[in-house]
Amino acid sequence: MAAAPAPAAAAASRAARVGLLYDERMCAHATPDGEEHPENPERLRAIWRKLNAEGVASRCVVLKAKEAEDKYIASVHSNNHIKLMKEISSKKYDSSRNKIARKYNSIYFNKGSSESAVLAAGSVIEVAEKVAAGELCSAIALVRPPGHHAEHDEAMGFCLFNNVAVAANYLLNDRPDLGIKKILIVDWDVHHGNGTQKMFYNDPRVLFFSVHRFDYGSFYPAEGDASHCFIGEEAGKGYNINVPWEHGKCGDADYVAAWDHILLPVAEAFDPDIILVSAGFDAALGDPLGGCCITPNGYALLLTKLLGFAKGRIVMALEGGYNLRSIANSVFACAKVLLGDKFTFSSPEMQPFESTWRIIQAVRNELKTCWPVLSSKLPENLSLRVKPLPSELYASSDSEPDGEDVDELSGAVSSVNVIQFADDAISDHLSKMKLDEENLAVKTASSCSTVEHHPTDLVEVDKDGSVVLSKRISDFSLAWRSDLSRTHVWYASFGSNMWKPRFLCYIQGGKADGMSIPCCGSRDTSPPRGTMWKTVPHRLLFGRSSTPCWGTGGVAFLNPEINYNEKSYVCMYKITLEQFNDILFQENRLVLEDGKNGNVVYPDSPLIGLSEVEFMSTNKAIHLEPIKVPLIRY
Ligand code: X5A
Ligand code: ZN
Repeated sequence: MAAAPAPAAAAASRAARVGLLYDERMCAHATPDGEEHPENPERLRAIWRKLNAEGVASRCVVLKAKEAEDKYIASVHSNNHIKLMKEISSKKYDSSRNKIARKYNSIYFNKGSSESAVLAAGSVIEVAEKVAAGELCSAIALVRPPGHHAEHDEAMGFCLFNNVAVAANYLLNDRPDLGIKKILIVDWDVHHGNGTQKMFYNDPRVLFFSVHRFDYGSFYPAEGDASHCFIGEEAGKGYNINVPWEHGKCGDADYVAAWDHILLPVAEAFDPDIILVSAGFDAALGDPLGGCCITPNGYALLLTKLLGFAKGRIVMALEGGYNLRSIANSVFACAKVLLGDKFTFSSPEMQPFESTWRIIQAVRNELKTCWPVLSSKLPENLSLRVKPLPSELYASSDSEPDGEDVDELSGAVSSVNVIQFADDAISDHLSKMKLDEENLAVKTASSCSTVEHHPTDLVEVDKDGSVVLSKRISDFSLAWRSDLSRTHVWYASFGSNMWKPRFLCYIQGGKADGMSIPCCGSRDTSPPRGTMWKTVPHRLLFGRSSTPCWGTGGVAFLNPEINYNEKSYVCMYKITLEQFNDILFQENRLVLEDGKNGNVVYPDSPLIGLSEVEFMSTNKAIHLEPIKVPLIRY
């Protein structure tokens, strides 16, 4: 079964043997009624056409697709999932196919889906085997449907089987003869490789590295586990690396920085036997979904930097990438790199964003105990670029500079307090939400006496010409306000509220992208005193199951019970309890402006729905599933 090594003396032996797998049968998977979809068969054809037109295909070893055997797919997927994916195209499902597709997130099926999916997985196995065996130096598998979102028992995000994960397991478990003991998976698709992460989360043989847009947890697949805090578990701890961008517009310079300061030093230490690239090209300039701007030369440089490891054994498997010209040009550039064509890389025109350095530093901090090479200080003279103008990112929001507390972000504290109290009278009412102190250190508030009191002015919030209402909460000189203003709390936000411009609407008023109703803001409009990101072993509980302002989900609390099977990824803002109160009112829209003179009326009612509180205490938890950030189906 093992292939013989390539004869060293073959003609043209100097040229690298590069596999290129293309098969029209993987174009069979398409939308059932010809509806437009970004993940369509033309993607493969566009790349294939380009490689042929440029004379690159003829310089490669061109391979046909091969079906994956069930037993190999079963190394990462459930038998039920395999059976369903393989039968979904059969007659039996003619009447239920669309309905089944709708149960998944971002999935369609047609009569060609089963065949394409099995071929995509089998094709990555095929080229990986040939590269591992030394028959090929490297290879590009032009496959679809893509794979990295597919989970053990679930198709999602245009992915049916996790092609790269199947191939990695094949090499490790089924082909000991090939001597592949350590695999580096580099996932540069613009989306988080959630499926792959889960499949190898406690496996130290596979180092999974994913760089993706995160946007504070709001970018697809919009799960907290794409954050840099997820570094693997048990024996796999340290073998999962996420680099989560905060926004789009990241390009060559940002990716090169992540390579130079995270991926390459770790790859050097890990010393993989082979590299599998989950090569989505949806972070390419011009991609309709990604919003990033890697150029073909950028991809070439990223790939070149990887060639220094694993004796250059690199297998690229196509994942996303939805601009036909961008993906064709990008794959073309990568193919030339693998073929050994000379590139001259001029230093990128753009500098990395300020946020890029902050994220890189946060990732290094999180991983430095596992990878000592990451504990060195980053060079001091880092050049940077300010974050994209708010108008480039979101239609209307504050351009307030980030007052983020970088010290706290660097994560020296391993435990958090969600709410800290200075005043026992208040804590009496809220103490039930407090985290278990045995496990979570409580920090003392150092700035409790320095709350500024703003005048109670009426402020008209006017953004981008669209006048959004709103009078500030004013004239509430109630005693409780001054009491509350003296206490600082760490307010833990999740989902879209982790996006700072959105959160700031509750404090400063206004309406960020995606909000249906403008916020009036808090009486005290001073920005949060600190920000920190935490992953906590607690389940999120919701004060209300739905609110007019945000739809499903509202204010959230953490179940005080520690449960290590649960993970909640939260962004914590240090604010006063008075601001906390005002935020709860706005989030839950317990009351609207009274219309007469624009005043906001605060009734004497609890901030938390009483029935939800009761539900919580009897059920301990509300399951998170139905209240995920709503996703746009594509
Ligand atoms: C493979 C890939 C993207 C799914 C986006 C769904 N999937 N909105 O790029
Ligand atoms: Zn993608």
